[in-house]
This record gives sequence, C-alpha cells and structure tokens, in this order.
Amino acid sequence: MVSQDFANRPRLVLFDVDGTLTPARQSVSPEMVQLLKELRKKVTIGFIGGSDFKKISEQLSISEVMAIVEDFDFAFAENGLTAYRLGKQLESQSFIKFIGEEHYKKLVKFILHYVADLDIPIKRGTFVEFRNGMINVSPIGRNATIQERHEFEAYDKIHGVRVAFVKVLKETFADYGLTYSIGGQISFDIFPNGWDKTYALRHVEGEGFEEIHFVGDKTFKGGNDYEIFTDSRTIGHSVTSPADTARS
Ligand code: M1P
Repeated sequence: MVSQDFANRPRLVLFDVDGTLTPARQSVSPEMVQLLKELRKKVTIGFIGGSDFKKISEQLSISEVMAIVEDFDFAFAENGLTAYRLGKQLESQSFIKFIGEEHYKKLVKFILHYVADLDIPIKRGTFVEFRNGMINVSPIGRNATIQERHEFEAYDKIHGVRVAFVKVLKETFADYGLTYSIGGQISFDIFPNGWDKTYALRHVEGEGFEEIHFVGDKTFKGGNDYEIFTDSRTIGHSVTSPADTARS
C-alpha cells in the first residue's frame, strides 16, 4: 500500500540533475520548472544528484536557496546521503565515519601529491572537496570557470587524465572498499561501495510506490546513473539533455 502522503500520486519519478534537469553545473530553466510543477500534480517527484545539497539548491532554485525541498517530494544530494522527504531531512551516514581518519589522511595525501605532479594545461583551486557522503577530486580544481570546465573536459577525452588517476587510486587503495565515479566534466567522486545513486532507494522503498521511474543521462556502464538505471526496483529512462527530458 502506498503511504498516505502519496496516496493520490502513487508513482514516483526521480530525476538526475546535471545533464538531465539542467546543463552541467548550470541553472534550471523556467520552462523546466513549469514542467516539473505540472508533472507533480500527477506523480510524486524527486531529484537525485551526485553534487552536494548547496550546489544542487543553487542550480534548481529560481528564487530562494531552501525552496527546492518544497518543490520536490524527495530531494537527494550526494546520491541520497543528504536526503529530504516533504521538506524534512532524513537520517544519513558519513564518508569520514566509514573510512576513518587514518585511512582518509593516507588517501588525501596521496591524491594531493598526485595532483601536484600532474602536468595538465591549467590548474585552479580546490582539488579535493570534502562532502558528507563522499569526496570529490578534480585535477584542474573545482574553482575552474565554465569555459575552463569545457576545455578540461575536451582535453580529458583525449588524454584520459581522470581514468588514469582512478586506475592508480583503485590499485593503491584496493582494500578500502571504495567506488570511483566519473560523473561530471572536471572531477570524479569517491564513496564507499554501494553508496551510488541506488543508496537513495532505501529512503523511498518503504513508501510502497506502484512504480519508481528514474530519468538520467549517464546511464551507460561506468556512468554515475548506471546502477540506479539498471536496478530492478526502478524503471529506467535514458535522456541526452534537459531538452530531451522535457520532450519525454
Ligand atoms: O552530478 C554529476 C557530478 O557533478 C559535478 O561534477 P563536475 O564538477 O566534474 O562537473 C560534481 O558535483 C560531481 O560530484 C557530480 O557527481
């Protein structure tokens, strides 16, 4: 039975953020906001992004920062490690508790040495971003501008900077129980095995939805939507851009 809160909207549609509701790291369009409003009259809606809550808020809010937890029935940042249901925050776990301070120090020390030795066209700042449920590592640095992002992404397609970095980390920290996910343009995420986007499903499983749909753009093997897209609990939809999402 569907929980009372969603009895009149017994189907759930979860949307990835970057590349699905918005262009990568950019703001949602007013047209998409309107479409989501209309959709919410018929089905329960949620978003699930890899970024942290603050960044997703900036991308999805048209006006004030906290409004997105009101605009979506479920709001999942960091793959669901930060989670809201009908505006109320749900309990979550943390990356640092999982990995422990000593292991984390070894990992971050290795990463910063590796970045220091990397010979890439430009570097900016913030090479490791510490989040609640994961860390995010960027060879160019998270302070890169939009233009610099595009240039790094193109460079990385040819030179495989991130793929090589991840390979070394996997080998060096093989016993740490970590997953590495290249989901965006300039960085990759590191989180405990199993804390991919399927993590968020534990927050909705008990609601008894008739169907759980997932819409995302990185649904190919190796993409950060792959696990939830292929999960037996969801009906997956693959899109190529926010415009494609709007058409579907
Ligand atoms: O949502 C996809 C990814 O978006 C950002 O990636 P990048 O900055 O490399 O484009 C990051 O927030 C990343 O954590 C996230 O998975």
